[in-house]
Amino acid sequence: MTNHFGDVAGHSKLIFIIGANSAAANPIGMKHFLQARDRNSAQLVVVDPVFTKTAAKADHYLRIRTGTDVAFIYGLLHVIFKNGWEDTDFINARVYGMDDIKAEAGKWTPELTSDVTGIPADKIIQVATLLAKTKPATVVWALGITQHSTGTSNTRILPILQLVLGNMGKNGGGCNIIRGHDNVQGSTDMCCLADSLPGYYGLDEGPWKYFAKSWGVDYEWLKARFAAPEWMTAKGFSLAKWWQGVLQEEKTYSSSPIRALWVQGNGITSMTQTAKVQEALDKLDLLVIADPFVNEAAVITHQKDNIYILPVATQFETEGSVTATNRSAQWRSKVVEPLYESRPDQEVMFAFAKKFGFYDELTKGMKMGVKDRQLTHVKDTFSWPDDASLEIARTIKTIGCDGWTPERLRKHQENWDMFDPGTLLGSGPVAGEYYGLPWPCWDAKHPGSPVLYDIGTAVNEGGMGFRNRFGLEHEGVSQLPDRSVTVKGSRITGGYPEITKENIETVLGIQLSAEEKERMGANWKVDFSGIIQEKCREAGVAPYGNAKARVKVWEFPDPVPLHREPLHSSRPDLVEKYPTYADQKNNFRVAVRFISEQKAQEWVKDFPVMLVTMRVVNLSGAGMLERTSKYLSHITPEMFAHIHPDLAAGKGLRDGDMMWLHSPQGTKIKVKAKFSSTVTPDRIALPYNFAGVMQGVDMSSNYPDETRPYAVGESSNTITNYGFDIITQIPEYNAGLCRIEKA
Ligand SMILES: Nc1nc2c(c(=O)[nH]1)N[C@H]1C(S)=C(S)[C@@H](COP(=O)(O)OP(=O)(O)OC[C@H]3O[C@@H](n4cnc5c(=O)[nH]c(N)nc54)[C@H](O)[C@@H]3O)O[C@H]1N2
Ligand SMILES: Nc1nc2c(c(=O)[nH]1)N[C@H]1C(S)=C(S)[C@@H](COP(=O)(O)OP(=O)(O)OC[C@H]3O[C@@H](n4cnc5c(=O)[nH]c(N)nc54)[C@H](O)[C@@H]3O)O[C@H]1N2
Ligand SMILES: [Mo]
Repeated sequence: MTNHFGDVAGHSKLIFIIGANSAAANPIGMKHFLQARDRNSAQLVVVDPVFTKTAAKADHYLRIRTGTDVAFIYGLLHVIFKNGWEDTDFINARVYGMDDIKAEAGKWTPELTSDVTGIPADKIIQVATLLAKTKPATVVWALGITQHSTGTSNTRILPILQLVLGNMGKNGGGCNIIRGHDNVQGSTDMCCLADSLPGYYGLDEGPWKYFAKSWGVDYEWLKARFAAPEWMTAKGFSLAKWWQGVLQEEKTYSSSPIRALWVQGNGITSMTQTAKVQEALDKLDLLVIADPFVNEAAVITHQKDNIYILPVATQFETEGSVTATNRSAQWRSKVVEPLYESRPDQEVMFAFAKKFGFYDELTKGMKMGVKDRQLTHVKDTFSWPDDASLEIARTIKTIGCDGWTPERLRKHQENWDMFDPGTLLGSGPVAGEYYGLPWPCWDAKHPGSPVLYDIGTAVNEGGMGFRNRFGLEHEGVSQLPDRSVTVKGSRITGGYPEITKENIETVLGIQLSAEEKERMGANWKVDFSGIIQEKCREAGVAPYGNAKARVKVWEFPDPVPLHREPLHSSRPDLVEKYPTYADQKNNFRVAVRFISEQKAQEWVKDFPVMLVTMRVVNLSGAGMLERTSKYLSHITPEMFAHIHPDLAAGKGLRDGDMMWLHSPQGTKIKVKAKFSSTVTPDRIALPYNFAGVMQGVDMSSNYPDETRPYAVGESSNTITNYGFDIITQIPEYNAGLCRIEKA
């Protein structure tokens, strides 16, 4: 999120919600959107293949064909450029590569866009006009956008729209991407990812050496943990396709097949290809589940042995910080001691490390600190969670967690009532600070940054330009903005590069002492001494630079986003014109099919119905938590599918009848038909929060005694189609096909 919910409620005049059903998946966020309507007469636009509860509140609802968002946004851009409604000043001053976008948008006339997306041409013109005339507008999205084979392009085209409209770095504008789970922002920031180190540092030798230093361990020791050095810098298996590492049916790139699986905090059935997941679970030598509930990984496998369930305490039984969707940290206190024999997550990990002989190395970082501007061993014991938080503050500079000391975060928690929900600004004991110190929070005095890329606010008060990440020049064009883009209060007029030891003196116009030079790290991301941050503070400069936003990612397969049909497209005629990518040889250690899957057959002939998955308000994730609640499970006691009566009639189905849904992978699930006019006769919508039944087989006798949830059901992920994003490997949950048959 570039801004925050209070900002939307207070400033947005238009809220463009695309691929999110916040009324069900984020009711608190939704409340802010409705407040914006009351306070600012904001209009709500909802773009979704399903008429959701969010759509029910919209001023304009646009029913889109799944997987065509890039085309749709180009359709809007076409109208905007054609009428000269783009923010030329903003684009010229702060954006690189827009001509390429303009050229692509030129192709997407309202008529063509309408044909591809299913949205009427006059609606496209109407909404483009609305966007051009209503400022500030914010763009909101979630899963309907990210979870596609073109997810990366989808998430790029929307900020591009905002750059064209000049809505970035402004109150009421920005891209407010609503993150999912509680602390999912924190979990990616802290690296629950297979392709980076914490803080998105990357897997190269440089970042590894930085972390080795931060953790107080020998780099060579770290390297020796890997079967061969190349695995240290190679992406790991991803959650989406770990099963391929077990089954080895298709080409994988690893030192050996996966034989043991440790699951801590993931629902397993929440990923696609559950039938493959089941096969892989069956083949493992060892399955360990560390979870407060009986994770259904233990239930859907046929194995009876070598499964261990470690009872983990919940968030209420431990203390520490989490990160909210707007980049704010929140400190949480322990409410009760861990119940029964359960233990908090970190203690499970510590016990594991002790058993395997690397406990000292694992915990050493918490005994490190900066003294006399040098990183050193400062104590012999550590205290949880404070020293873990201090380690984060000391190490995670890329996103600016420097100022997140446990003292400050606790103070924010204790003075919750002293913050203005509209601006996040504190008063009294927390005067001048923003709630939760939204990152980047550059140093221990910084107040946090509530609105990203706002050059009208001084860096020391939360302002900044765009980040300089991709060099200073591309094809002879400077990536830095001109003098018109000066961040308020900055000593430097116009753009500047990210600050390094080498350029700091010339860029900031200062002279360092010999001692400062000796203590300073090579650049702002690896400078434990804090000198770079300090000098930047004095100059009113953001350490990460002040650059142009680039809309052209020259190293991606699609430098500007392109519409590509889903792998299982409902429009084979368009597959010819907008084919997907070439097959991928090795991404996250596995081969991934794209064009070969798309072209394998004309899928829509056998699987004529579009398949969308979504959340229900009373269940979360794979659903195990809430399905063990008598009252929450009572709201949706069994798995179902929203189906239009006309589609059902053609299949001889009545409301409440059972039906089989078949997937292109040859899998099937048996679910109840629930008549609904939220869907059209060409598509069905499934909740994704059920598990425990596999292709008609009830596995629930596998739950240990007295742990069977009140509700079990087929997982939508048994039939969500094969397909993964070209960059991130997120599954294509939302643009598949299926066939319906009366059960
Ligand atoms: N078809 C379909 N599939 C989807 C999606 C979709 O839209 N459609 N959405 C996807 C998305 S966005 C996401 S984020 C994933 C979510 O998928 P998961 O991350 O798998 O989500 P949960 O099912 O909530 O799994 C969390 C697990 O962690 C356990 N847990 C809870 N608290 C703690 C704790 O403190 N410690 C530990 N160790 N465990 C804990 C829970 O009991 C549960 O078993 O699902 C994805 N799957
Ligand atoms: N009650 C509840 N709340 C939750 C969760 C939960 O499981 N239960 N999960 C949490 C998590 S992990 C997340 S990530 C968030 C997700 O939050 P949301 O993304 O808001 O939740 P979804 O219900 O998956 O809504 C996605 C919407 O995208 C639409 N969609 C599908 N395909 C397309 C497409 O191609 N284009 C467009 N424009 N729209 C499309 C779907 O019809 C659906 O309405 O919710 C969080 N909140
Ligand atoms: Mo999520």
